[in-house]
Amino acid sequence: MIVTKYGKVVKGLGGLYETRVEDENGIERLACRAKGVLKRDDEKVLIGDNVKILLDDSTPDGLIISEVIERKNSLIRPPMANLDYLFIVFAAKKPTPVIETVDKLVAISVHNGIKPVIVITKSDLDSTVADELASIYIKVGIPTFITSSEDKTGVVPLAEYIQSEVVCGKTAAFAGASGVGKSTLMNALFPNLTLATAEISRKIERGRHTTRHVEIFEIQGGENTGFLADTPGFSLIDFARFDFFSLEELIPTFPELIPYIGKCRYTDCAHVGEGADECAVAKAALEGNIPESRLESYRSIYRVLKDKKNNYT
Ligand SMILES: Nc1nc2c(ncn2[C@@H]2O[C@H](COP(=O)(O)OP(=O)(O)OP(=O)(O)O)[C@@H](O)[C@H]2O)c(=O)[nH]1
Ligand SMILES: [Mg+2]
Ligand SMILES: [Zn+2]
Repeated sequence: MIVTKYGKVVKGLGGLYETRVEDENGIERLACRAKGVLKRDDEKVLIGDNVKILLDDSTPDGLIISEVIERKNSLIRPPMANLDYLFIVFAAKKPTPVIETVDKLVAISVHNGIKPVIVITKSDLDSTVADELASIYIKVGIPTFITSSEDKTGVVPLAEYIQSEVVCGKTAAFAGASGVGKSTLMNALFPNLTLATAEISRKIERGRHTTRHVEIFEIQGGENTGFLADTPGFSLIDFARFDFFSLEELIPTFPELIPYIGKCRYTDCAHVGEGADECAVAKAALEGNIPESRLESYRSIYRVLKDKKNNYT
């Protein structure tokens, strides 16, 4: 007899995928293997995938993921599918924030139809820098939170935001460089998660803990459920392998530039080096209507995409 179920992949470890199946009998967690073709690099099952699961009791295979239901989006880093929100996490200090990386993540998120949210951590270490960084993203219109897991700054507002935006069947992930405090913050937000963090492993003296796998956790709120993933932090080298999108698709990922497009002196203005007298975007930045760092990030991503285009054509 073959039984078919549908579930959501919440974790993957050594070829086994943990799936969450919810049906008329309730919620269960099933450990599944993937069918051969779904192990190939280009068709690999991702955390967040909705999948069809077969149990064929005439074979010894156990539970098999036989099909990945069409994704609404997927990312390479963090490697996940079907995200509604991406919480882009960086520290005010330790590690030093790299704004260009943050803006790359924002652009990738917007491009994929995923709502970006900025989360600044470790405000206890430098609240001035935390405020300065926050003001950039507030100006651009992205929801922004300043937090500290140490003194609990901003933990309640962020928890409330997640409750209202994500805990209604949505899926979100915390993403950002290693050591910014993603796992620590998730514990502070939802104390029953008890994720392993660098701090905890320091206390029990087992060396540095760093998150190694993407895992989706269920967050409850009354009758509702939301899905929130902790992800391994990336290094800057990872960003070199990021795949972006085409040059033509760049402008829409920087929404604050859009009002100025078409207003430069030359119709083919790329807004990358032209002066404020010729380029309406440069002028807007000079007048403080576009944050300087955002324009710098735009220009830097523009160059990367332009090089890529030249190399392929
Ligand atoms: N001062 C201060 N330190 C913090 C804060 N949050 C986290 N830390 C410390 O930062 C270090 C890294 O925290 P983690 O939560 O493991 O960082 P992570 O982003 O999950 O790192 P990866 O799993 O490697 O991606 C630990 O030593 C934490 O104690 C904070 O708000 N303030
Ligand atoms: Mg972690
Ligand atoms: Zn221009």
